[in-house]
Amino acid sequence: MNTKHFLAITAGALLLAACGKQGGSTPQASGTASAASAQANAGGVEEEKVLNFYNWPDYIPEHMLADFEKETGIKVNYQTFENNEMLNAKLVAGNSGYDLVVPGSVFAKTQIEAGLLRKLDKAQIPNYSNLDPAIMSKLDKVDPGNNYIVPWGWSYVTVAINKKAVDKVLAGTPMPANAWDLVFNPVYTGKLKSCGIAYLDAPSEILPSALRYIGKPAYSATIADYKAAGEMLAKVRPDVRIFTSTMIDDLASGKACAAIGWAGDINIARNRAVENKSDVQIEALVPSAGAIIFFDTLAIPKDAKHPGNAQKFINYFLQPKVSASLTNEVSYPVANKAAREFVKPEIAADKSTFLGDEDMAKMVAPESFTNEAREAMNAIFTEFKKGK
Ligand code: SPD
Repeated sequence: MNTKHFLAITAGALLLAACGKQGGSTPQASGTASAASAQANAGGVEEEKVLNFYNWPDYIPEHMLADFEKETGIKVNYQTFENNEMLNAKLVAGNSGYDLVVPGSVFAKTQIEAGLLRKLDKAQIPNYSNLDPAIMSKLDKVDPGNNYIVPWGWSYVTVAINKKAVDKVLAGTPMPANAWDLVFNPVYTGKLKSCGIAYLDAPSEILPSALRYIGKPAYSATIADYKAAGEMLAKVRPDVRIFTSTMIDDLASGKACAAIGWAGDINIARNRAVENKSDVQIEALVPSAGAIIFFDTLAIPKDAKHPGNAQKFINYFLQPKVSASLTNEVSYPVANKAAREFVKPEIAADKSTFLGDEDMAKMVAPESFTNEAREAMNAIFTEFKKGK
């Protein structure tokens, strides 16, 4: 049953150490904050009805922005970025022009510490109370007091396969016990290269999984560990065809038969192939060796021009049905406890979206990188990509 299953997920999430298309997403009244017609910004100046929102690609239900605009009269300018590194560079540079951004929690810690984000005024976000305290207490590790970030979607970095294509090129070689072998072990990548291997295009997406594969901590602070991961990666580099953070169509169309991707996007690709009535059968594998969990979060840049509108959007998103639409339409679970009853039963039952307790226990909880580790990751990933 939907609710019970979702509770199981939360129980699993408790074990963590740190940190479209569908009808029925009609927004509920979003509470007092969005009922206010305008809001003064920090300088006491009334905000113009504009929200500049910067999010990841393929990460918002189709009607959410239009519904928000209709309800509030706030015009949303929406742009996307492809990785945490890109967003972080904009925030560090300042004057990004964005009012609302979606950093991964693993980057949010240093962004908060560097003063790049604005403290939330929770009094303006009455729907904040819908958030699951269990997940918030985990995010408290990167955002003490939960003052700066609000969870958007969460998922894990994993291995995608196009089942028939992979079976065909493996030609009788059994699937490995460890799914990560498909993308990190030359014995498998050497075969799968003929049908296309895709990797996410960011150091912080690939290195933690690579580190873990070679037996090192996913968020290691030891630079030699990153070098060792780079050496492992160099061996499979000739077999990797595509680097992208938007691999949904590559998978759904059959252009890539194996990938390192986000489970949410892989499940969108699976659904898209079904909608297209193609014979491509995509699966997000849940590796027995575990995978890296991530939380993406809503945050307001320190120098945002329309922080009041950003808070109105956060409050809007935290309505139960609106939050549930992110899960129902974009395949990413949310941290809104009150949204649980609105998640479609078939999605709540999907074990690659909502991990069971046993799988969850194998997952690596989000932490954060030291600056040195981030620099090492960048250098090693750049070399890796070049070194074909
Ligand atoms: N469709 C894009 C989904 C966004 C995923 N964010 C991933 C961050 C993982 N570190």
